[in-house]
Amino acid sequence: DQQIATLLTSSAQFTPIPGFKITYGTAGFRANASVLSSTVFCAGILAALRSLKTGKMVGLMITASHNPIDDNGVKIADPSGGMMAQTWEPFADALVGFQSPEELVQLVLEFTKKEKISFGGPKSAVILLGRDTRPSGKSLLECAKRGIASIIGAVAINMGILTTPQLHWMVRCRNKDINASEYDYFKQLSKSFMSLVGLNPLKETTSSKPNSTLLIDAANGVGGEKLHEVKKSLMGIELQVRNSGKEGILNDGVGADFVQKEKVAPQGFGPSDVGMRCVSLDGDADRFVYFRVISTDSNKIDLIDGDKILSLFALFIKAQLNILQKMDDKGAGDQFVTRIGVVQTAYANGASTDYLRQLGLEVAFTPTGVKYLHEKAAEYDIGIYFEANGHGTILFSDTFLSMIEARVNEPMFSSTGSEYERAILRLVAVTQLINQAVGDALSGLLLVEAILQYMGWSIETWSKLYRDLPSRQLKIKVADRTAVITANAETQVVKPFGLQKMIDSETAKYTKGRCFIRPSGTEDVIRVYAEASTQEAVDTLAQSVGQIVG
Ligand code: 16G
Ligand code: ZN
Repeated sequence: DQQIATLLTSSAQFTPIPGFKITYGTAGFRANASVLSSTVFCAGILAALRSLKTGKMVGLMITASHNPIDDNGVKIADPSGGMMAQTWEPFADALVGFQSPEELVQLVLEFTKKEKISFGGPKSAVILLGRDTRPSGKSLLECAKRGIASIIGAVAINMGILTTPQLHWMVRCRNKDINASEYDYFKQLSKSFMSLVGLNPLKETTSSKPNSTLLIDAANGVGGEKLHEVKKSLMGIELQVRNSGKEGILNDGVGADFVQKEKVAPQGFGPSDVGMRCVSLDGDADRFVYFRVISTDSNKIDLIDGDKILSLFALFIKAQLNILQKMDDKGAGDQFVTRIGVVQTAYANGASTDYLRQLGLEVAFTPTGVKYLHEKAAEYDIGIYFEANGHGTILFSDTFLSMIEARVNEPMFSSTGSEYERAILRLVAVTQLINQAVGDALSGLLLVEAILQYMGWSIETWSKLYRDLPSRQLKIKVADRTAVITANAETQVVKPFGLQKMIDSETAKYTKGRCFIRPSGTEDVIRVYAEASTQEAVDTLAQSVGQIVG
Protein backbone atom coordinates (compact mmCIF):
# COMPACT_ATOMS: atom_id res chain seq x y z
CA ASP A 1 0.00 0.00 0.00
CA GLN A 2 0.92 3.66 0.21
CA GLN A 3 2.95 3.31 3.41
CA ILE A 4 5.12 0.60 1.95
CA ALA A 5 5.65 2.54 -1.24
CA THR A 6 6.71 5.63 0.71
CA LEU A 7 9.22 3.68 2.79
CA LEU A 8 10.62 2.02 -0.33
CA THR A 9 11.24 5.29 -2.17
CA SER A 10 12.64 7.21 0.75
CA SER A 11 14.94 4.49 2.05
CA ALA A 12 16.36 3.94 -1.44
CA GLN A 13 18.08 7.31 -1.01
CA PHE A 14 19.52 6.39 2.38
CA THR A 15 21.02 2.93 2.08
CA PRO A 16 23.85 2.51 4.61
CA ILE A 17 27.49 2.55 3.62
CA PRO A 18 28.43 -1.10 2.96
CA GLY A 19 30.19 -2.67 5.93
CA PHE A 20 29.35 0.22 8.30
CA LYS A 21 28.13 -1.03 11.67
CA ILE A 22 26.66 1.05 14.46
CA THR A 23 24.68 0.28 17.61
CA TYR A 24 22.37 2.26 19.86
CA GLY A 25 24.74 2.62 22.79
CA THR A 26 24.43 4.28 26.18
CA ALA A 27 23.95 7.62 24.46
CA GLY A 28 22.20 6.69 21.21
CA PHE A 29 23.99 6.38 17.87
CA ARG A 30 27.29 8.19 17.66
CA ALA A 31 30.00 8.30 14.97
CA ASN A 32 31.85 10.56 12.58
CA ALA A 33 29.21 12.87 11.11
CA SER A 34 30.12 12.00 7.53
CA VAL A 35 28.79 8.45 7.84
CA LEU A 36 25.58 9.19 9.73
CA SER A 37 22.95 10.22 7.14
CA SER A 38 21.41 6.80 6.84
CA THR A 39 21.50 6.21 10.60
CA VAL A 40 19.76 9.50 11.34
CA PHE A 41 17.18 8.82 8.63
CA CYS A 42 16.41 5.52 10.37
CA ALA A 43 16.27 7.27 13.74
CA GLY A 44 13.54 9.45 12.22
CA ILE A 45 11.52 6.35 11.36
CA LEU A 46 12.24 4.93 14.81
CA ALA A 47 11.03 8.10 16.55
CA ALA A 48 7.84 8.16 14.50
CA LEU A 49 7.12 4.51 15.38
CA ARG A 50 7.85 5.19 19.03
CA SER A 51 5.36 8.06 18.98
CA LEU A 52 2.72 5.89 17.28
CA LYS A 53 3.27 3.14 19.83
CA THR A 54 2.98 5.39 22.88
CA GLY A 55 0.33 7.70 21.43
CA LYS A 56 2.43 10.59 22.67
CA MET A 57 5.04 13.06 21.55
CA VAL A 58 8.68 11.91 21.47
CA GLY A 59 11.94 13.78 20.95
CA LEU A 60 14.84 13.36 18.55
CA MET A 61 18.10 15.08 19.40
CA ILE A 62 21.09 15.45 17.09
CA THR A 63 24.21 15.69 19.23
CA ALA A 64 27.45 13.94 20.09
CA SER A 65 27.80 15.59 23.48
CA HIS A 66 31.47 15.83 24.48
CA ASN A 67 32.84 14.12 21.36
CA PRO A 68 35.09 16.00 18.91
CA ILE A 69 33.41 18.46 16.57
CA ASP A 70 33.57 16.14 13.54
CA ASP A 71 31.43 13.54 15.27
CA ASN A 72 27.71 13.65 15.63
CA GLY A 73 24.93 11.42 16.88
CA VAL A 74 21.26 10.97 17.42
CA LYS A 75 19.12 9.84 20.31
CA ILE A 76 15.43 9.49 21.02
CA ALA A 77 13.63 10.86 24.07
CA ASP A 78 10.61 8.93 25.31
CA PRO A 79 7.33 10.69 26.21
CA SER A 80 8.41 10.90 29.86
CA GLY A 81 11.41 12.94 28.75
CA GLY A 82 13.77 10.09 29.64
CA MET A 83 15.80 7.88 27.33
CA MET A 84 14.05 5.65 24.81
CA ALA A 85 12.88 2.35 26.34
CA GLN A 86 15.74 -0.12 26.26
CA THR A 87 13.47 -2.83 24.83
CA TRP A 88 13.49 -0.92 21.55
CA GLU A 89 17.26 -0.85 21.18
CA PRO A 90 17.60 -4.19 19.38
CA PHE A 91 15.10 -3.00 16.76
CA ALA A 92 17.00 0.28 16.45
CA ASP A 93 20.18 -1.67 15.77
CA ALA A 94 18.51 -3.91 13.22
CA LEU A 95 16.86 -0.99 11.42
CA VAL A 96 20.06 1.01 10.86
CA GLY A 97 21.69 -2.08 9.42
CA PHE A 98 19.18 -2.51 6.55
CA GLN A 99 20.77 -3.60 3.31
CA SER A 100 18.02 -2.77 0.85
CA PRO A 101 14.73 -0.83 0.81
CA GLU A 102 12.87 -4.15 0.76
CA GLU A 103 14.68 -5.29 3.89
CA LEU A 104 13.87 -2.03 5.64
CA VAL A 105 10.19 -2.42 4.82
CA GLN A 106 10.26 -5.98 6.07
CA LEU A 107 11.94 -4.94 9.35
CA VAL A 108 9.38 -2.19 9.91
CA LEU A 109 6.42 -4.45 9.11
CA GLU A 110 7.61 -7.27 11.34
CA PHE A 111 8.28 -4.95 14.22
CA THR A 112 5.05 -2.97 13.96
CA LYS A 113 3.14 -6.23 13.86
CA LYS A 114 4.91 -7.49 16.97
CA GLU A 115 4.38 -4.18 18.78
CA LYS A 116 0.77 -3.90 17.50
CA ILE A 117 1.45 -0.51 15.93
CA SER A 118 -1.04 0.41 13.26
CA PHE A 119 -0.55 3.02 10.59
CA GLY A 120 -3.13 5.63 9.69
CA GLY A 121 -4.94 5.43 13.04
CA PRO A 122 -6.72 8.40 14.63
CA LYS A 123 -3.56 9.57 16.40
CA SER A 124 -0.58 10.57 14.34
CA ALA A 125 3.05 10.60 15.40
CA VAL A 126 4.53 13.89 16.63
CA ILE A 127 8.29 14.33 17.03
CA LEU A 128 10.09 17.31 18.53
CA LEU A 129 13.48 17.87 16.91
CA GLY A 130 16.52 19.54 18.37
CA ARG A 131 20.21 19.80 17.59
CA ASP A 132 23.36 21.18 19.16
CA THR A 133 25.75 23.63 17.49
CA ARG A 134 27.75 21.12 15.43
CA PRO A 135 28.13 22.23 11.80
CA SER A 136 26.91 18.82 10.59
CA GLY A 137 23.71 19.14 12.60
CA LYS A 138 21.71 21.04 10.04
CA SER A 139 21.97 18.50 7.23
CA LEU A 140 21.56 15.56 9.60
CA LEU A 141 18.36 17.15 10.87
CA GLU A 142 17.08 17.05 7.29
CA CYS A 143 17.81 13.32 7.21
CA ALA A 144 15.78 12.87 10.38
CA LYS A 145 12.91 14.80 8.83
CA ARG A 146 13.01 12.55 5.77
CA GLY A 147 12.81 9.51 8.02
CA ILE A 148 9.86 10.94 9.90
CA ALA A 149 8.12 11.92 6.67
CA SER A 150 8.31 8.37 5.44
CA ILE A 151 5.80 7.35 8.11
CA ILE A 152 2.53 8.67 6.74
CA GLY A 153 0.89 11.28 8.93
CA ALA A 154 3.90 11.75 11.19
CA VAL A 155 4.62 15.37 12.07
CA ALA A 156 8.04 16.83 12.90
CA ILE A 157 8.31 20.04 14.89
CA ASN A 158 11.74 21.62 14.69
CA MET A 159 12.67 23.34 17.94
CA GLY A 160 16.00 24.55 16.57
CA ILE A 161 19.32 24.64 18.39
CA LEU A 162 18.90 23.41 21.96
CA THR A 163 20.78 21.80 24.79
CA THR A 164 19.97 18.10 25.09
CA PRO A 165 18.17 18.58 28.43
CA GLN A 166 16.04 21.40 26.99
CA LEU A 167 14.64 19.03 24.38
CA HIS A 168 14.00 16.30 26.95
CA TRP A 169 12.27 18.85 29.16
CA MET A 170 10.07 20.07 26.32
CA VAL A 171 8.97 16.54 25.48
CA ARG A 172 8.16 15.84 29.10
CA CYS A 173 6.15 19.05 29.61
CA ARG A 174 4.22 18.88 26.35
CA ASN A 175 3.07 15.38 27.17
CA LYS A 176 1.68 16.76 30.41
CA ASP A 177 -0.01 19.61 28.55
CA ILE A 178 2.33 22.15 30.13
CA ASN A 179 3.60 25.05 28.04
CA ALA A 180 7.08 24.22 26.92
CA SER A 181 8.60 26.82 24.68
CA GLU A 182 12.21 27.81 25.18
CA TYR A 183 10.92 30.98 26.82
CA ASP A 184 8.99 28.86 29.34
CA TYR A 185 12.15 26.91 30.10
CA PHE A 186 14.18 30.03 30.86
CA LYS A 187 11.34 31.53 32.86
CA GLN A 188 11.02 28.41 34.98
CA LEU A 189 14.76 28.29 35.67
CA SER A 190 15.06 31.89 36.76
CA LYS A 191 11.80 31.96 38.70
CA SER A 192 12.56 28.86 40.74
CA PHE A 193 16.18 29.87 41.29
CA MET A 194 15.18 33.26 42.62
CA SER A 195 12.47 31.86 44.82
CA LEU A 196 14.95 29.36 46.26
CA VAL A 197 17.50 32.07 46.97
CA GLY A 198 14.77 34.24 48.45
CA LEU A 199 14.08 31.53 51.00
CA ASN A 200 17.63 31.46 52.28
CA PRO A 201 18.17 32.30 55.92
CA LEU A 202 19.67 35.77 56.23
CA LYS A 203 23.34 35.53 57.00
CA GLU A 204 24.71 38.26 59.25
CA THR A 205 28.39 37.92 58.52
CA THR A 206 29.69 39.10 55.20
CA SER A 207 32.81 36.99 55.51
CA SER A 208 30.96 33.73 54.94
CA LYS A 209 29.08 35.12 51.96
CA PRO A 210 30.24 33.33 48.84
CA ASN A 211 31.48 35.32 45.90
CA SER A 212 28.48 36.12 43.69
CA THR A 213 30.43 35.62 40.47
CA LEU A 214 30.54 32.24 38.78
CA LEU A 215 32.95 31.64 35.91
CA ILE A 216 31.55 29.27 33.32
CA ASP A 217 33.38 27.24 30.68
CA ALA A 218 30.69 26.50 28.08
CA ALA A 219 32.88 24.06 26.09
CA ASN A 220 32.37 26.20 22.97
CA GLY A 221 29.05 24.46 22.72
CA VAL A 222 25.35 25.18 22.88
CA GLY A 223 25.36 25.98 26.60
CA GLY A 224 27.05 29.33 26.00
CA GLU A 225 24.32 31.07 24.05
CA LYS A 226 21.64 29.58 26.31
CA LEU A 227 23.39 30.93 29.39
CA HIS A 228 23.31 34.39 27.85
CA GLU A 229 19.52 34.00 27.69
CA VAL A 230 19.25 32.72 31.27
CA LYS A 231 21.32 35.66 32.50
CA LYS A 232 18.81 38.18 31.21
CA SER A 233 16.19 37.29 33.81
CA LEU A 234 18.44 36.26 36.66
CA MET A 235 19.23 38.22 39.77
CA GLY A 236 21.37 37.42 42.78
CA ILE A 237 24.22 35.91 40.82
CA GLU A 238 26.65 36.97 38.16
CA LEU A 239 27.35 34.47 35.42
CA GLN A 240 30.53 35.12 33.46
CA VAL A 241 30.53 32.89 30.42
CA ARG A 242 33.72 31.91 28.62
CA ASN A 243 34.22 29.52 25.72
CA SER A 244 30.72 30.25 24.56
CA GLY A 245 31.41 29.32 20.97
CA LYS A 246 33.55 31.93 19.29
CA GLU A 247 36.71 31.51 21.34
CA GLY A 248 37.66 28.09 20.07
CA ILE A 249 36.60 24.67 18.87
CA LEU A 250 33.81 22.64 20.47
CA ASN A 251 35.11 20.35 23.22
CA ASP A 252 38.71 21.01 22.20
CA GLY A 253 40.71 21.49 25.39
CA VAL A 254 37.52 22.73 27.03
CA GLY A 255 34.41 21.30 28.62
CA ALA A 256 33.37 19.07 31.48
CA ASP A 257 34.69 15.84 30.02
CA PHE A 258 38.13 17.33 29.41
CA VAL A 259 38.31 18.95 32.84
CA GLN A 260 37.11 15.84 34.67
CA LYS A 261 39.40 13.42 32.86
CA GLU A 262 42.54 15.58 32.63
CA LYS A 263 42.10 17.38 35.94
CA VAL A 264 43.45 20.63 34.47
CA ALA A 265 41.89 24.02 33.77
CA PRO A 266 40.21 24.38 30.37
CA GLN A 267 41.38 26.87 27.70
CA GLY A 268 40.66 30.41 28.73
CA PHE A 269 41.15 29.68 32.43
CA GLY A 270 44.37 29.95 34.34
CA PRO A 271 46.34 31.30 37.25
CA SER A 272 44.51 34.64 37.18
CA ASP A 273 41.36 32.77 38.21
CA VAL A 274 42.76 31.52 41.51
CA GLY A 275 40.16 32.02 44.19
CA MET A 276 37.22 31.97 41.77
CA ARG A 277 34.39 29.49 41.61
CA CYS A 278 34.41 27.85 38.18
CA VAL A 279 32.16 25.37 36.42
CA SER A 280 32.58 23.51 33.17
CA LEU A 281 29.72 22.24 30.95
CA ASP A 282 29.98 19.66 28.22
CA GLY A 283 29.17 20.29 24.56
CA ASP A 284 25.41 19.72 24.82
CA ALA A 285 25.10 21.00 28.41
CA ASP A 286 23.81 17.85 30.07
CA ARG A 287 26.86 17.50 32.30
CA PHE A 288 28.81 19.83 34.56
CA VAL A 289 31.67 19.72 37.04
CA TYR A 290 32.99 22.50 39.25
CA PHE A 291 36.65 23.32 39.76
CA ARG A 292 38.96 25.90 41.23
CA VAL A 293 42.36 26.88 39.93
CA ILE A 294 44.77 26.25 42.77
CA SER A 295 48.15 27.26 41.46
CA THR A 296 49.48 30.55 40.23
CA ASP A 297 52.04 28.92 37.96
CA SER A 298 50.29 25.92 36.46
CA ASN A 299 46.85 24.91 35.26
CA LYS A 300 46.34 22.42 38.07
CA ILE A 301 42.87 22.40 39.56
CA ASP A 302 40.90 21.09 42.47
CA LEU A 303 38.10 19.14 40.78
CA ILE A 304 34.65 19.09 42.32
CA ASP A 305 33.01 16.32 40.40
CA GLY A 306 29.57 14.76 40.07
CA ASP A 307 30.04 12.86 43.35
CA LYS A 308 30.50 16.09 45.24
CA ILE A 309 27.59 17.75 43.48
CA LEU A 310 25.50 14.74 44.47
CA SER A 311 26.71 15.05 48.06
CA LEU A 312 25.81 18.74 48.17
CA PHE A 313 22.32 18.07 46.82
CA ALA A 314 21.79 15.17 49.22
CA LEU A 315 22.95 17.20 52.17
CA PHE A 316 20.58 20.05 51.33
CA ILE A 317 17.54 17.85 50.69
CA LYS A 318 18.22 15.89 53.84
CA ALA A 319 18.40 19.11 55.85
CA GLN A 320 14.98 20.21 54.55
CA LEU A 321 13.46 16.82 55.28
CA ASN A 322 14.89 16.96 58.79
CA ILE A 323 13.12 20.25 59.37
CA LEU A 324 9.85 18.68 58.19
CA GLN A 325 10.45 15.63 60.32
CA LYS A 326 10.96 17.69 63.46
CA MET A 327 7.63 19.43 62.96
CA ASP A 328 5.87 16.18 62.15
CA ASP A 329 7.23 14.71 65.37
CA LYS A 330 5.53 17.56 67.18
CA GLY A 331 2.32 16.59 65.41
CA ALA A 332 2.22 19.44 62.90
CA GLY A 333 1.39 17.32 59.90
CA ASP A 334 0.62 13.76 58.94
CA GLN A 335 3.73 11.70 59.25
CA PHE A 336 5.14 11.26 55.82
CA VAL A 337 7.96 8.82 55.42
CA THR A 338 10.10 9.94 52.54
CA ARG A 339 12.22 7.25 51.00
CA ILE A 340 15.31 9.05 49.85
CA GLY A 341 17.98 7.25 47.88
CA VAL A 342 21.15 8.14 46.06
CA VAL A 343 22.41 6.32 43.00
CA GLN A 344 26.02 6.06 41.89
CA THR A 345 28.16 3.97 39.58
CA ALA A 346 31.37 2.11 40.31
CA TYR A 347 33.23 5.25 39.19
CA ALA A 348 32.02 7.13 42.26
CA ASN A 349 34.93 7.93 44.50
CA GLY A 350 34.88 5.63 47.51
CA ALA A 351 35.17 8.63 49.82
CA SER A 352 31.89 10.02 48.45
CA THR A 353 30.06 6.76 49.09
CA ASP A 354 31.39 6.67 52.65
CA TYR A 355 30.29 10.25 53.15
CA LEU A 356 26.77 9.62 51.85
CA ARG A 357 26.33 6.53 53.98
CA GLN A 358 27.55 8.43 56.97
CA LEU A 359 24.75 10.94 56.32
CA GLY A 360 22.44 7.97 56.81
CA LEU A 361 21.50 7.71 53.15
CA GLU A 362 20.78 4.58 51.18
CA VAL A 363 23.29 4.29 48.32
CA ALA A 364 22.51 2.10 45.31
CA PHE A 365 24.81 1.22 42.41
CA THR A 366 24.02 0.67 38.74
CA PRO A 367 26.08 0.17 35.60
CA THR A 368 27.40 3.26 33.78
CA GLY A 369 24.89 5.12 31.62
CA VAL A 370 22.17 7.57 32.49
CA LYS A 371 19.34 5.22 31.62
CA TYR A 372 20.35 2.81 34.40
CA LEU A 373 20.86 5.44 37.09
CA HIS A 374 17.66 7.25 36.18
CA GLU A 375 15.59 4.09 36.32
CA LYS A 376 16.96 3.21 39.75
CA ALA A 377 16.49 6.73 41.14
CA ALA A 378 12.83 6.65 40.07
CA GLU A 379 12.22 3.93 42.68
CA TYR A 380 12.48 6.42 45.55
CA ASP A 381 10.30 9.31 46.73
CA ILE A 382 13.38 11.42 46.21
CA GLY A 383 16.06 9.80 44.10
CA ILE A 384 19.30 11.66 43.51
CA TYR A 385 21.70 10.28 40.95
CA PHE A 386 25.02 11.41 39.57
CA GLU A 387 27.82 9.94 37.57
CA ALA A 388 31.27 11.13 38.66
CA ASN A 389 31.54 12.75 35.21
CA GLY A 390 28.84 15.25 36.13
CA HIS A 391 25.64 13.85 34.68
CA GLY A 392 22.80 13.64 37.16
CA THR A 393 19.61 15.07 38.57
CA ILE A 394 16.99 14.68 41.30
CA LEU A 395 13.74 12.80 40.77
CA PHE A 396 10.62 13.29 42.86
CA SER A 397 7.81 10.73 43.01
CA ASP A 398 4.23 11.78 42.36
CA THR A 399 3.40 10.79 45.96
CA PHE A 400 6.04 13.15 47.24
CA LEU A 401 4.90 15.96 44.95
CA SER A 402 1.30 15.64 46.12
CA MET A 403 2.43 15.52 49.74
CA ILE A 404 4.22 18.85 49.54
CA GLU A 405 1.49 20.35 47.41
CA ALA A 406 -1.08 19.36 50.04
CA ARG A 407 0.98 21.06 52.72
CA VAL A 408 1.32 24.27 50.74
CA ASN A 409 -2.45 24.28 50.31
CA GLU A 410 -3.22 23.89 53.99
CA PRO A 411 -5.30 26.88 55.15
CA MET A 412 -2.81 27.87 57.83
CA PHE A 413 0.16 27.77 55.48
CA SER A 414 2.01 31.03 55.26
CA SER A 415 4.61 31.62 52.59
CA THR A 416 6.49 34.12 54.70
CA GLY A 417 6.27 31.81 57.65
CA SER A 418 8.22 29.52 59.83
CA GLU A 419 11.34 27.57 59.03
CA TYR A 420 9.07 24.57 58.53
CA GLU A 421 7.07 26.40 55.88
CA ARG A 422 10.20 27.70 54.26
CA ALA A 423 11.65 24.19 54.10
CA ILE A 424 8.55 23.06 52.23
CA LEU A 425 8.79 25.98 49.84
CA ARG A 426 12.46 25.26 49.25
CA LEU A 427 11.61 21.71 48.28
CA VAL A 428 8.88 23.01 45.95
CA ALA A 429 11.41 25.34 44.33
CA VAL A 430 13.89 22.49 43.87
CA THR A 431 11.25 20.36 42.13
CA GLN A 432 10.73 23.25 39.72
CA LEU A 433 14.36 24.15 39.21
CA ILE A 434 15.85 20.74 38.67
CA ASN A 435 15.19 19.04 35.33
CA GLN A 436 13.43 15.80 36.10
CA ALA A 437 13.67 14.51 32.56
CA VAL A 438 17.45 14.20 32.48
CA GLY A 439 20.64 15.73 33.90
CA ASP A 440 20.84 19.41 32.97
CA ALA A 441 23.94 21.55 33.46
CA LEU A 442 22.05 24.86 33.43
CA SER A 443 19.48 23.96 36.07
CA GLY A 444 22.02 21.87 37.98
CA LEU A 445 24.52 24.69 38.35
CA LEU A 446 21.79 27.07 39.46
CA LEU A 447 20.81 24.61 42.17
CA VAL A 448 24.44 24.35 43.29
CA GLU A 449 24.68 28.13 43.41
CA ALA A 450 21.48 28.45 45.44
CA ILE A 451 22.62 25.80 47.92
CA LEU A 452 26.08 27.35 48.35
CA GLN A 453 24.36 30.62 49.16
CA TYR A 454 22.05 28.81 51.60
CA MET A 455 25.01 27.22 53.35
CA GLY A 456 27.12 30.35 53.12
CA TRP A 457 29.86 28.20 51.68
CA SER A 458 32.76 29.03 49.41
CA ILE A 459 33.76 26.49 46.77
CA GLU A 460 36.66 25.56 49.01
CA THR A 461 34.43 24.70 51.94
CA TRP A 462 32.29 22.59 49.64
CA SER A 463 35.34 20.85 48.25
CA LYS A 464 36.42 19.89 51.76
CA LEU A 465 33.16 18.03 52.47
CA TYR A 466 35.28 14.91 52.15
CA ARG A 467 38.62 14.13 50.60
CA ASP A 468 38.63 12.14 47.37
CA LEU A 469 40.69 8.97 47.43
CA PRO A 470 43.44 9.09 44.82
CA SER A 471 42.20 7.42 41.63
CA ARG A 472 43.45 6.55 38.18
CA GLN A 473 41.68 5.74 34.92
CA LEU A 474 43.29 3.98 31.97
CA LYS A 475 42.00 2.82 28.64
CA ILE A 476 43.37 -0.30 27.05
CA LYS A 477 43.00 -1.10 23.38
CA VAL A 478 42.01 -4.73 22.90
CA ALA A 479 41.08 -6.85 19.92
CA ASP A 480 37.52 -7.45 21.11
CA ARG A 481 36.11 -5.48 24.00
CA THR A 482 32.88 -7.50 23.95
CA ALA A 483 34.88 -10.45 25.30
CA VAL A 484 34.71 -8.78 28.71
CA ILE A 485 31.41 -9.27 30.50
CA THR A 486 30.76 -7.76 33.90
CA ALA A 487 28.19 -8.11 36.66
CA ASN A 488 27.25 -6.38 39.94
CA ALA A 489 27.10 -2.89 38.49
CA GLU A 490 30.31 -3.52 36.54
CA THR A 491 32.39 -4.28 39.62
CA GLN A 492 33.00 -7.95 38.79
CA VAL A 493 34.29 -9.55 35.60
CA VAL A 494 32.44 -12.78 34.87
CA LYS A 495 34.07 -13.39 31.51
CA PRO A 496 36.85 -14.20 30.64
CA PHE A 497 36.81 -16.65 33.49
CA GLY A 498 39.66 -16.22 35.99
CA LEU A 499 40.32 -12.57 35.17
CA GLN A 500 38.50 -11.24 38.24
CA LYS A 501 40.62 -13.43 40.50
CA MET A 502 43.77 -11.88 39.07
CA ILE A 503 42.39 -8.36 39.54
CA ASP A 504 41.40 -9.21 43.11
CA SER A 505 44.79 -10.51 44.10
CA GLU A 506 46.49 -7.47 42.58
CA THR A 507 44.08 -5.09 44.37
CA ALA A 508 44.54 -6.83 47.71
CA LYS A 509 48.15 -5.62 47.80
CA TYR A 510 47.05 -2.00 48.33
CA THR A 511 45.65 -0.11 51.30
CA LYS A 512 42.11 1.00 50.45
CA GLY A 513 42.63 -0.62 47.06
CA ARG A 514 39.67 -0.91 44.70
CA CYS A 515 39.78 -1.68 41.01
CA PHE A 516 37.40 -2.68 38.24
CA ILE A 517 37.46 -2.98 34.48
CA ARG A 518 34.63 -2.62 31.97
CA PRO A 519 34.20 -2.41 28.23
CA SER A 520 33.47 1.18 27.15
CA GLY A 521 30.06 1.81 25.66
CA THR A 522 31.28 4.65 23.47
CA GLU A 523 34.82 3.75 22.41
CA ASP A 524 36.58 0.60 21.32
CA VAL A 525 38.51 0.13 24.56
CA ILE A 526 38.48 -1.53 27.97
CA ARG A 527 38.47 0.97 30.80
CA VAL A 528 40.41 0.43 34.02
CA TYR A 529 39.50 2.33 37.18
CA ALA A 530 41.54 2.10 40.37
CA GLU A 531 41.56 3.71 43.78
CA ALA A 532 44.06 3.47 46.65
CA SER A 533 45.39 5.47 49.54
CA THR A 534 48.14 7.27 47.61
CA GLN A 535 48.54 8.47 44.03
CA GLU A 536 51.74 6.44 43.53
CA ALA A 537 50.02 3.30 44.75
CA VAL A 538 46.97 3.76 42.60
CA ASP A 539 49.05 4.45 39.50
CA THR A 540 50.88 1.18 39.99
CA LEU A 541 47.66 -0.70 40.67
CA ALA A 542 46.04 0.65 37.50
CA GLN A 543 49.17 -0.13 35.47
CA SER A 544 49.42 -3.70 36.63
CA VAL A 545 45.74 -4.41 36.08
CA GLY A 546 46.08 -2.76 32.68
CA GLN A 547 48.82 -5.22 31.85
CA ILE A 548 46.67 -8.17 32.87
CA VAL A 549 43.91 -6.93 30.55
CA GLY A 550 45.96 -5.92 27.53
C1 16G B 1 27.64 8.09 27.70
C2 16G B 1 26.61 8.19 28.79
C3 16G B 1 27.25 8.58 30.07
C4 16G B 1 28.37 7.63 30.42
C5 16G B 1 29.35 7.50 29.28
C6 16G B 1 30.32 6.39 29.56
C7 16G B 1 24.30 8.92 28.57
C8 16G B 1 23.38 10.04 28.17
N1 16G B 1 25.61 9.17 28.43
O1 16G B 1 28.19 9.34 27.43
O2 16G B 1 26.26 8.54 31.05
O3 16G B 1 29.05 8.06 31.56
O4 16G B 1 28.64 7.19 28.10
O5 16G B 1 31.15 6.20 28.46
O6 16G B 1 23.88 7.86 28.98
P1 16G B 1 32.02 4.89 28.31
O7 16G B 1 31.07 3.72 28.27
O8 16G B 1 32.80 5.07 27.07
O9 16G B 1 32.90 4.81 29.52
ZN1 ZN C 1 26.52 15.58 27.09
